[in-house]
Amino acid sequence: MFYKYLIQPFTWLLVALGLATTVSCQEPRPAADMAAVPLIPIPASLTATGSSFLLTEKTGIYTAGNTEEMGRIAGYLADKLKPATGFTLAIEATESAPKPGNIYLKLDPSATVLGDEGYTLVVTEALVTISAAKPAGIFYGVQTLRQLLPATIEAKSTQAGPWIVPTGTIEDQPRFGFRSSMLDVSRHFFGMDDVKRYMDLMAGYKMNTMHLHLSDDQGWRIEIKSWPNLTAIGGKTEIGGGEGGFFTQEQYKELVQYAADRYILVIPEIDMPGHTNAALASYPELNCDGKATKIYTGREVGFSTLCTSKEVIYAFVDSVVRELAAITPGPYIHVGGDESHATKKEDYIPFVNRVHTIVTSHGKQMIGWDETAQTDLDATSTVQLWASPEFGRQAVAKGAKMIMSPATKAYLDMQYDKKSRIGLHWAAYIEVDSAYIWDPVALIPGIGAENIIGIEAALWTETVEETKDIDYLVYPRLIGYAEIGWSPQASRDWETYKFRLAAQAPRLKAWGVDYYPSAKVPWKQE
Ligand code: TNX
Repeated sequence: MFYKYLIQPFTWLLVALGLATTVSCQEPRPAADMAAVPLIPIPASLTATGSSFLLTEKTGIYTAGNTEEMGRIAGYLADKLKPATGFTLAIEATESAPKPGNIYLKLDPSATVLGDEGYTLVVTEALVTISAAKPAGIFYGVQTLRQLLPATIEAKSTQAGPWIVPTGTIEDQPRFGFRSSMLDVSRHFFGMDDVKRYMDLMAGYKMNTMHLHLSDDQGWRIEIKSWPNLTAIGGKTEIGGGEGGFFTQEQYKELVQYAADRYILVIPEIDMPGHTNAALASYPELNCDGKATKIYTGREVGFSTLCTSKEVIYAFVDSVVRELAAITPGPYIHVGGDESHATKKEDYIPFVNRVHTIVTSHGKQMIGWDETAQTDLDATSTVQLWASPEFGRQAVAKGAKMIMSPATKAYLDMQYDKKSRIGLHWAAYIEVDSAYIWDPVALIPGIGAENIIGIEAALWTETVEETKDIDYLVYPRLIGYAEIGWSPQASRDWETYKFRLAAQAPRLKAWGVDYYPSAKVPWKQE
């Protein structure tokens, strides 16, 4: 008893002395307002406390829990912070909170209230703490931390600093678990670097899925070892007659891993029975007349079909799905099914039903464009709505889940306005505000929150030839789709979003993104 009373004042004295030394060694903290930071996607909740944390060369990144994966996320953060700060931040695993001045990434499996992707970020003058139940949440907290630092943090060369993080608490989690973008690598081929860059940028805005449109009339872009002509013949060109290209299975695996390291799931699409000229040109037996078609470098859609009455078609589909499933860790295979105008409806439905069985037999779930609503769907099927509300309602009536990609709102290949230098406009002109101002669960009567797993913004590449063309159509619209996918609807408002978007300009410039400088956005000049 007596001992207890003796030790207590002594302990307190030590604590007080310790605090006095740490505080006196530190510079006074500049005031900063976390609530004024232009975060995108806007977090579910944020409370600012008015002061700041200072990142210095002495700051370490401490990780608690699942050391290998946490170490990788810490390494990712250190790599992102290095060029602009010039600091090589030390990374260390720990079991308790680090000393003041450090960043603490704390995996806490019991903190499940914010779900699989949620995180809590607490910034005090002493520490930056990101905690989450799953590594994905830690990764998204890291993205928020990047945005809380000055925009110069994204520069490729050393900048002046000071590297201040405003203090406060963010508790955040996504509205939808599926936040996706599609890149069509078939109409024009885009290689490893373009796809990786696409993923890097998506990850910065917390998107978690990338759909690769790997085959179409103009090109077959994934190696299938049992049907080698698909790439040897079908992969050798593209729209306009360029050289095309394809991913070997090894390259595809590298992309899948690159994506996984950024908490992005890859969904491969092989479009069928239409959009198949590249396959039909590669193998005569896939055609009803037994003759290979000519390779196609134009822009038309809806003229090709696999010969669905031939048994070889199903051997072909089985091989393709089997090989693709073996290199795709994610649960989905997308089988297209859109615009099969050259396939009779009485052939289309049994074809898709059989393809569905093949996909299931390889342990995967089928996704199809909205036309697949006409087939025998079930609760494991997902339908991607792009054009038809009626097909959408049919799909949900059959129990299928929905991905919302309405062409009038979410097609990245639509022109912004009549003056856009590339893009199509068959669905709409989609200015940056129009791309942002819609609610996926309120767009189509009969398709609501209980049906919708998320959204996908699709970039078809008929008019997209180079990296700078991707940038022009995708940015800044993709940033808005990221916010639609993540943030609560009640927090979204174009009049405030446009200022947050404007403030992304220096970051986009630092990344070398050649975005469309829409007049609707009050761009912030440096
Ligand atoms: C329709 S959307 C298509 C694509 C085109 C796109 C151009 C869909 C499922 N099919 O084949 O590339 O329009 O905007």
